[in-house]
Amino acid sequence: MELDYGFDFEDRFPSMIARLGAEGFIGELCNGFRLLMDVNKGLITFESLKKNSLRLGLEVRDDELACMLMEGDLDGDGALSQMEFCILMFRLSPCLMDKQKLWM
Ligand SMILES: [Ca+2]
Repeated sequence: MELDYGFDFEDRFPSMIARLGAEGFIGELCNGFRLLMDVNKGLITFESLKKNSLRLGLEVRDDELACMLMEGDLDGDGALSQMEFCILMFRLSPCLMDKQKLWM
């Protein structure tokens, strides 16, 4: 398993899409989702995001985590479903380019 996988794949979107096709690419995003989700709820919550990003060796501030959740939470339940996470990753990919230090 590549532990930093969920957070440096934004750079590789174009080549991954070319290699995997759109469906395979969504599958890869779903793998990233599973690394970060709360296994009991099947959702990414603030707590699961914090716990799992620490486990993956990422130092992300609480306000940045909260911001990511707010950005991605489309139905307002305070957590990210798999679909919300995938949409968020697609939306964030261009603006993550200048935030490498946060996401590497
Ligand atoms: Ca939600």
